[in-house]
Amino acid sequence: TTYDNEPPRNPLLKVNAKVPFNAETPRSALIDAYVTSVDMFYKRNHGPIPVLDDSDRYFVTVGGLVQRHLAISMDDIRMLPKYTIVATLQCAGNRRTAMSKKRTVKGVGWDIGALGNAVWGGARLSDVLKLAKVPEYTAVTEAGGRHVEFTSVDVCKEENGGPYKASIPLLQATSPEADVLIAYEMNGKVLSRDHGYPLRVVVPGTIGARSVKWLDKIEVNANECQGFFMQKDYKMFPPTVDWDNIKWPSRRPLMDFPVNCAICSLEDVSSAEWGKKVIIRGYAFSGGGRGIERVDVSVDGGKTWVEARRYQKEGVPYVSDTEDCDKWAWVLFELQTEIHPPTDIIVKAVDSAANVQPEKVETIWNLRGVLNNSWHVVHVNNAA
Ligand code: MTE
Ligand code: MO
Repeated sequence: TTYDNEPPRNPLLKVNAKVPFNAETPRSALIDAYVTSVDMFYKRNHGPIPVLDDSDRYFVTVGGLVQRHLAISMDDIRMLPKYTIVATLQCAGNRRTAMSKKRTVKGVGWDIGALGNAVWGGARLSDVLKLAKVPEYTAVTEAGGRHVEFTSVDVCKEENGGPYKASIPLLQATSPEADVLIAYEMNGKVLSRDHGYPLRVVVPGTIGARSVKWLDKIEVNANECQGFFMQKDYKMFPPTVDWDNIKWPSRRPLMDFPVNCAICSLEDVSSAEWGKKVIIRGYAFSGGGRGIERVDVSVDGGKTWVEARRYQKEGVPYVSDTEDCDKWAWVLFELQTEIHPPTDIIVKAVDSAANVQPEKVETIWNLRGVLNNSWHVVHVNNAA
């Protein structure tokens, strides 16, 4: 079969689908470290992992509505200034299983582990586009290009055996501070095959689907990518839309994440002794470079709330107290407190734009089960 050349994987990953390989980080491993290890990082694929090498035969073409067309090698990419960013990658389907429990949705089931935080190293897309004579901060090229499309070499059934692809707006691609990378490193090492070796796009603050792995082509086009994952998937519909009345063109492709957080130190149904302390730990994260303002925790089912402490700075490269150094990254939070079961522990985060999470999953239910950022609730039974 075409799945004969899959890379080895850590057996501790929670496998949600074997073919194509889709696996998430178990809860406890999510909060083990601020930077998720490569082997425990979630893996989201739509086809077999391509077999590539970064020898002289590997080129990425840059073309479309640009003044200069190019074929760039790994050496060309490595010659550009190297940037390192800490960014959380999250699948738009993270927390889908909980949404599906209210009403069935279509898609691979994910608990709360379809995300991870990594140190990505590579060239800036804005620098690559400069080689093609597209200056910084270009919203539209002279020839009318407004979108940058990334095409992979992997094949998937959703594209009828064609490659995976996606696009982002040209202005985002050419803005240096948007930190869009053509990455060749993850956590200081050469990218692994599962995560896009030899080159992948990393679009921080944006749903994982736009961070195309195994990059083959960069193209500046007049229109956004017409591929399946932009036009027929990863869009959000109101709860009233179902498969019999869906109009795909009526909605835009998802880009930025909403604010989200989850408890990782406890299972959804746990038990504890009355009056004893429990450790509540988890992650909080928002899209578009909006940092986390605070995380509120309730141990009495939502009657009273206290703010959790952050411990995200541990293990961060380039530690600094400025907000900016981790604007693309998650925050890990902790609260140790007495609880009185039976009770519900609830967490909700607020981002730097004062966005809050919706209380109930019903209000944001959508048929594809994307962007579930409702309050995360853990029920605790009395262990005594
Ligand atoms: N790129 C290619 N070429 N093929 C894919 O299937 N999956 C996308 C994105 N890039 C995908 C891809 C989706 S939906 C997500 S969430 C992320 O990659 C997952 O990245 P990871 O496997 O490195 O965690
Ligand atoms: Mo995804």
